[in-house]
Order: sequence, then C-alpha cells, then structure tokens
Amino acid sequence: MELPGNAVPIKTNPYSDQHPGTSGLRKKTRIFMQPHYLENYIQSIFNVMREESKGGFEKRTLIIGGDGRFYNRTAIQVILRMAAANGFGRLLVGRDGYLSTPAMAAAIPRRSALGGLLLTASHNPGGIDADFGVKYNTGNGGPAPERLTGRFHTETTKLSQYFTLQTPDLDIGRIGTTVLGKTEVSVIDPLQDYVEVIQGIFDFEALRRLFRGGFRLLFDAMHGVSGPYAEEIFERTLGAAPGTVYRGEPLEDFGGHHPDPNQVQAADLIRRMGAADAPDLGAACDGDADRNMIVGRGFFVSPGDSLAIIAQHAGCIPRYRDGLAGVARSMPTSTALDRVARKMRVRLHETPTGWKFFGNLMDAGLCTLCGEESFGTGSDHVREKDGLWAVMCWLSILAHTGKRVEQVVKDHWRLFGRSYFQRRDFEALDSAGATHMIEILREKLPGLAGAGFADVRIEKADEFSYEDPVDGSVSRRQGIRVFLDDGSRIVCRFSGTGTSGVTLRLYLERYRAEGDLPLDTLVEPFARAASELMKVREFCGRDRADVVT
Ligand code: VG1
Ligand code: CO
Repeated sequence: MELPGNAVPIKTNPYSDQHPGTSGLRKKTRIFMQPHYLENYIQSIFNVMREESKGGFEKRTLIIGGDGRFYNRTAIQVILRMAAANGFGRLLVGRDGYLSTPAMAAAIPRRSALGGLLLTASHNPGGIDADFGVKYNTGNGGPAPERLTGRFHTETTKLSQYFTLQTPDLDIGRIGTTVLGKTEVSVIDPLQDYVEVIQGIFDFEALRRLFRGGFRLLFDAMHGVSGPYAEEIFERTLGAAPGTVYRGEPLEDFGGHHPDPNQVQAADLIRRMGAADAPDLGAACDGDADRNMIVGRGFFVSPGDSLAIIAQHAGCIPRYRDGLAGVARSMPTSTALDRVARKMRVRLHETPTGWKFFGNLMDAGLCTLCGEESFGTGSDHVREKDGLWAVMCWLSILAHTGKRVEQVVKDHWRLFGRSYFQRRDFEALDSAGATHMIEILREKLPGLAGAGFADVRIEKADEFSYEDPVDGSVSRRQGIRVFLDDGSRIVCRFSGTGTSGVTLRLYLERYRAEGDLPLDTLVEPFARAASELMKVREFCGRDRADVVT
C-alpha cells in the first residue's frame, strides 16, 4: 500500500463495540470522543474500501458531510486529514460541513465518487450528551450493504494503526479548492446536486402555480439540515410564502429536541396544523432530512398510507409517468402498498428494515418507489430515503387532484380499504431480559398456529429471513411475525439504531375494508394480546410503551 510521504502512522488499540447497525455506527457522542475512536472506525472503512476498490485511492474522490450536529465540525477535520493521509486524490466537503443524507446520495454518483462519509445519527438527539454517528455510502450513493458493514466491523477488531497528517484545520466555510498534502480538497455547495436532481423529477411549473393560487405549506425543519434545502426549493424556487419553513436553521443540538418527525416529537407541527386557519399541508423532516411526516389540516397521514398513496398517484409526477418498475417496503411496514401494487400490476418486494436493502433492487431496475413505516419514503432518483422528495410528491398529488390531504387519504381508503397501523417502542430495556424474552418467543413460534389471540386466531408465526433477489445474500432474524386469521399482523424486532440498552419495536396492523373506525379501539386489544404472548412485563418490567407512532 502506497501512502503519501507525509502520512503519519498512529498506533492504536481496537475497540470491541464498533458494530454498525441498521444505519451506520451510532453511539453516544462521548463514546465517539474517546481517544482514537472515530479514527479507528474511519481507518477500518478505508482499509476495507482500499481492498474493495482494487488499487489505490489516488484517482478516487471521497465526499464528506453531515447533518450539522455537535461534533460534526471536529470529525470532519479528522476525516479530511485521514483521507489525505490515506492517499485520496480528491475530497469534496459540503460548505460548513453540511450535506443531507439524500444530498450525499445525489452527489456521490453525479461526481463519480468512490463513496461518502456521512456524519449523522439521523433522528436521534444531538449534543455532547446525546448521539453521534458515521455512515459510509458506496458509489451508487446508498448505504454500504451488510457484506461491507460486516467487514468494517471485523477490521475494527484487529486494527493496530491509522494514518493522518500533521496539518492545521481547513476553512470549510467558503466554496473553493485547496490542497492538503497531495490531496485536492474542494468545499462544495451542499444544495446544488440535490436541487438539480429534484428539478429533474417534478413539474415545477405546476407547483409554482399551486403556490401562486394561495396554497399554504408549513414545513418544520426541526433545526436539522433540511432547513436550507427546504428554503431553497419551497420558498426561493417554488414561490411559497416566506416563513413557510420554520425551525430552518441547523443547530448542533437541534434546539434541544429530538429531530424526529412523528406525532410525538413534532407535536408542535401537529398542533399548528390543528388550528382553524391551518395551512393546506404540513410536513417535517428529521435531522439528516431523509425522513418525512405528512399532515393535512387536522389530519395525520400514517407513513404506510403515504407510501401507498404516492405509488397510487405516481402517474401525476413526470419522472414516474411511464409506470413503476416495482415497489418495495420494509417487512414491518403496513401492507397498504401491497394492495396498490396488486391493482397496478407491479411487483412488490418485502425487505428487512433499513434502506440498504432497497439499493440492490433499484440498481437492478426492479424497484422505482419504496418506503418504511418509520417515516421514510423514496424512489430510485437516489439510493437513500428522501424527506423533501416525499413533500414534493404530496404537493404534486394535491396540485394534480385539487383535493385536500384528508380527502386524498379517505378516497384511498374507500378504494383499497385501510391498514390500521401503529408502532409501539419500549426503549432502553435491559439487554439480558429483552434478549431472553425473544429467545423464549422464538421457541414458541412453531406451536402458535391455531392459538387464540385477542378475538381472533393465529394462522402462523415465523421469523423473517430475506434472500436478496439480486446477489443472493441472506439476512436472517429480521423480525418475528405473527399472522392472524383476519388478515392482521403483529411484528416485533429490536432496533438497530438506538444508543442505550435495547429498544423493542412492536408493530400492529389490522386491515378493514372501511377506513373510518377509531384506530385505538382496533389496535389496543392486539397490543395487549401481544404483550401477554411475549410477556413483556415479566421479562422487561414494562407495561407501557415509551413512544407510540
Ligand atoms: C430505524 C427505523 C428504520 C430506518 C432506520 C434508519 O431503524 O425503524 O426503518 O431505516 O431507523 O433511519 P431501527 O433498527 O432502529 O428500527 V434514519 O432516518 O435513523 O437513518
Ligand atoms: Co434520518
């Protein structure tokens, strides 16, 4: 391996806990601040990617950016020095260190980069006592597949040195190019690639007309990185009124909130949308701008419904006018999308939780639209979920149909029926108790068929395994599923993005042909029956979920 002459090797010892989860390595910020912790992980990625990319890095480009959370600025300087010491030909970094997750996904292929390093813990809170994260995205713009993340981890367990330069910090506040050792470093406009990609998808003239006609959008950026993107697209390009974007300034601690767009953390938006003179559409994005929440006037749109409705109306968006190659959803996501796919005669793929599984399908031309119940929706325009894209889809649907949000959703239920869906999270559980609970449940699965469950019967119960139709890789233990004989479904799995203890997610879905029954009355008996079946109280000492979305 040839390294630049000024590269300084630093001796280090492996950390045993650098195991990437659903979406990169996510830990408490103070863990990342330990000596050599960040450096070890970055060097491990470089070592694996050097092997992968066959040959040196000297003709290669790496992109670096993040959601602006605390420790981003420090981490970016560390990574710039290390990437230069590891011999990268060119480094691109978003101005002030900003790049949203979808913007990174847009920039990597457009700039023919080898990959990108994203500094974000997404919707997790930020600050010295909160969370930090690092994610590596590959040449297609999407998150590294499990085959690679597994190797990153293996590499962290045997690492003995990393490489850096002894150079001062670079000014990343201004667009321009400098050199670091032998490496060219360019500070780029974090908006440019992304905005150009979005402009290639939607009918901007139609949306400008919508806003000219008095349409009102209220967008909550939750002090994450979506603010500058939203101001550029909604206010400056589409002519939405100034003030359409609020909490638009990225802050290191997101103003002390969880930048998580759901009914619990974005309660303020829900409240504003409940007012008598509320805007026509409300939306929010998470810290790194890949998640979205959609709200109508006094009306919350469940993410599974949003995904199905976008698929149903895809024809009103220029990029999707010629039809969909296929659609995909993560396994716990509601089956609303399945019914639309059936009607449209397009193939539906069911993948494990996490965006990394959609990329292969898209690269192979098997999937155009996809999404998850966790407020993530996207398409093959980039290989990440994309919060603003989802808002643009809704604007397009409303412009095209002339309907209100509530009416769009209720018309969808009338046509397709409704999946009453709820997710309940039990956070920070004791790991031993929770693991034992799942082991016992796993043993019970084969014998569950025929047993009673609330007022219905269990048809079958299993554990989800996924075989990737493109590369044949198999991911096991991706969630326990209990299918009920009225077409309902219960799913449970552990979160792979948490940073303290274990988080149990319980997903409840009941299908009914009619759409206007009260959600709670339908899901509550199922939640109780699931808790009894799993013995959540006995093993985890909990009766109630911490977050219900
Ligand atoms: C959660 C969600 C999953 C999502 C992932 C990353 O993972 O459930 O659907 O893809 O977060 O989203 P888990 O393993 O905690 O359930 V993000 O916006 O945090 O990058
Ligand atoms: Co996110």
